[in-house]
Amino acid sequence: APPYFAAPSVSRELRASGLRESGSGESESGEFGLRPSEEVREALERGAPVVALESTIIAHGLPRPRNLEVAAELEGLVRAAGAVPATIAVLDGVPRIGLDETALHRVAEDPSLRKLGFRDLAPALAAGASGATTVSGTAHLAARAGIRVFATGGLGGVHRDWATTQDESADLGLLARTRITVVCAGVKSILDVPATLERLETLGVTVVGYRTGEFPGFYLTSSGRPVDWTVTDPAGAAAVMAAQDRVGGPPSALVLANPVPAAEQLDPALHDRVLAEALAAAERRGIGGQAITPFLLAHLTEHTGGASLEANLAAVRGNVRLAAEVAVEWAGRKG
Ligand code: PSU
Ligand code: MN
Repeated sequence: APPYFAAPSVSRELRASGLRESGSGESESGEFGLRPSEEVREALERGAPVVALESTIIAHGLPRPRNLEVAAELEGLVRAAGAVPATIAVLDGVPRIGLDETALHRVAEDPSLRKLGFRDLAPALAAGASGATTVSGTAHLAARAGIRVFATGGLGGVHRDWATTQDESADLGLLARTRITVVCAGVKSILDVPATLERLETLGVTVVGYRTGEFPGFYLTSSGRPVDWTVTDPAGAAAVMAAQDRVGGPPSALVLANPVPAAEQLDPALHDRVLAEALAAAERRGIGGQAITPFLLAHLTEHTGGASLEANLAAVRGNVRLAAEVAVEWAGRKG
C-alpha cells in the first residue's frame, strides 16, 4: 500500500491540525505506520465524513459480551447517519484506524489488551504490543489520520481525591494540544466535575453545550454546572470548528457536550448513593492509576442492577449519532 499520508486531503488536514511532518512527509508517515482500513482510507481521500471511535470503552469500560454488540452497534449508527466509522486501537504494534470484524472481536474479547493513553503509544509501538486507546490515545491517532470528529461516552478528568493522588486524566492535557472535536456527555460523573471544568478552562479547551446551557453529567443529564456557549444544531458545531481554524493559535480541541436524554438518565438519587459506595470500595481496596476508572464504572453497573450501564450506553449512542451529523456538516463545508 502507498504511504497513507500521501493523500493531499490528508496532508491538508494535518497542516490544519498543526501536526506537521518533518522532512519528507511520506517517509515519516510511513514509519509511523498508521494503518487505516480500506473504507476509512478511501473516505478520507474523497473528503467524506469520518467519525473516530475509541476502543477503551469497549475493552475496559463495558462488560463482556455486551461490549462487542455495542461496538458493532455504534459503527452502525455512524453509517446510518451517512458517515464512516473509524474505531481506533493498537494491534501488534500497529495503530489501526478503522477495524475489520476480526480486529473488533479482538478488542472486545482479548483480556490481555492494555489501556493506551497518548504517552503509551510509543512504547506500545516499539514493543509490538496491543491495546485499546483512551480518549487521549484515540484523539491523537485520529488527528494524525486527518479525522476531525470523535465520539466517546464521557471524558476523563480530575479525580475527586486529586489533592492527595494528583490523579488527572491525560485526556485533558492532550485535548489542550490537539485539533479535534470530541462529542461526549461531559466528563464521567465519578470525577470532580467542577475541578475538571476549571482545568479545561485553564488549559484553553473550548467547551460548548449541545442544545443545553448546562454541562452534562455523563450518567445524568446535567452536572448542575453551566456552560458558557451553546449550539443548537450540527451546523452550529461545524461553524465553531471552522472558526477555531480561523482563530489559530495552539491547536486545541472542541468539547461538544451532549447530554443523555432526561428519560434515559440514571436516577440521580441512585447515582449519588451507589457512586459514594463505589468510591469507598476503591479506597478500601487501594485501587488507583489506570485501574480506577474501569473499577468505578463496573462497580456502578453491578450495584445499580445494570441501570448505569443503560444510561452510559444511551449517552454514547447519542454522542455517536451527533458526531456523525457534525462530521457530515464538516465534510459538506469543505467540499
Ligand atoms: N467513556 C465511557 N467509558 C469509558 C471511557 C470513556 O463511557 O470507559 C474511557 C475513555 O477511554 C477515557 C478513559 O479516556 O475512560 C479515562 O481513563 P483515565 O481516567 O484512566 O484517563
Ligand atoms: Mn488517572
